[in-house]
Amino acid sequence: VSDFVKLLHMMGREGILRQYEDLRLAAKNVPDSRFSAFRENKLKNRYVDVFCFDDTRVKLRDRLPSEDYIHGNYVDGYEQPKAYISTQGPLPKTFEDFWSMVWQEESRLLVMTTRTVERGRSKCGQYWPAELQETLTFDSFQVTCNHIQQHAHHVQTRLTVKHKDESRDIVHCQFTDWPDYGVPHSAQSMFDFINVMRECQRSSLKSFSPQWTGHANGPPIIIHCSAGIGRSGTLMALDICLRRLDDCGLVDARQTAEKLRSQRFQSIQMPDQYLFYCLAIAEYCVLRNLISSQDARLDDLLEWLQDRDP
Ligand code: PTR
Ligand code: PTR
Ligand code: PTR
Repeated sequence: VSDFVKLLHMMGREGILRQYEDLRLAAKNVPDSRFSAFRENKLKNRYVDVFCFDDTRVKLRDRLPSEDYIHGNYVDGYEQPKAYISTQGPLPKTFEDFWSMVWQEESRLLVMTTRTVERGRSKCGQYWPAELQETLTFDSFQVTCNHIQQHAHHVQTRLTVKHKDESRDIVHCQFTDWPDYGVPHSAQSMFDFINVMRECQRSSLKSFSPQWTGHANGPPIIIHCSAGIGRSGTLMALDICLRRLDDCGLVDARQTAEKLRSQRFQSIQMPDQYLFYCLAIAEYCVLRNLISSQDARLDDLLEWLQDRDP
């Protein structure tokens, strides 16, 4: 751990950004994304320049194979394969596909790290009911909002989803502290949010079907922002690194990012996000007393972020 923080100091802001650039360039064997380029699937993509890898893509099993496409990928967590699904902010055209995926994967936690509209542009469709007692119907899925809790940096909504004869409780957590461009105001709000995510996932374990009994962490957590790569990628990478730190006191920031990027296109999409990610890990080490704040000299490091151009 202290080597990691020392290395950050040694590399400096420029060095970390160079490491990120290396990651970008080193991706020689970028997996194919043939399905996302099919004509009939192109309309299901929010951004033309954000691809969906074939290897890890989620297939909708209740469809014909030719219609099973959704812009989402399985991502491995810390010692847990397919801990997450990283996906784009649903489009009106893909709302039903999205709920089919939630149902198929038995997910109980939906995490959103964008607002629906930012700077006057639509970033994500309104695919869930955000008013108390409101019900939205998407084909065979009926989604009702039962409870809304506003927190300083996130909103937690309890939903009931009905499909055929079955109904499930699902939690929707929206992180609201991520500005339109750039990175969260403080790593602490991100740590708090990660704890909320874990708590929600834990408490919903009770209602999982038998196939999840014995799984410590349950079905995939579905995470999205607008493209589902920048903010979602940063959040997942951080969650993975903090889990590893808690478990065995080791850091593997670069490798974690590299692996993530092999499963979901351009995860951690901007240099500043990579910088934030590295510094947040250092901050967490101090928080957990894995390193003294004197050794960390975090103030120097954090200035790099504060100095950034908006
Ligand atoms: N994708 C742009 C680029 O590569 O330069 C930058 C960009 C990044 C634009 C994030 C928008 C982004 O997210 P949002 O506006 O949804 O916060
Ligand atoms: N074409 C968009 C752009 O480059 O701006 C694609 C894009 C949009 C990429 C948003 C990343 C974005 O950020 P996030 O994954 O955090 O929603
Ligand atoms: N890539 C760096 C360089 O040679 O400049 C070396 C490096 C390796 C830097 C690992 C940081 C590293 O830490 P982590 O893998 O934890 O990001």
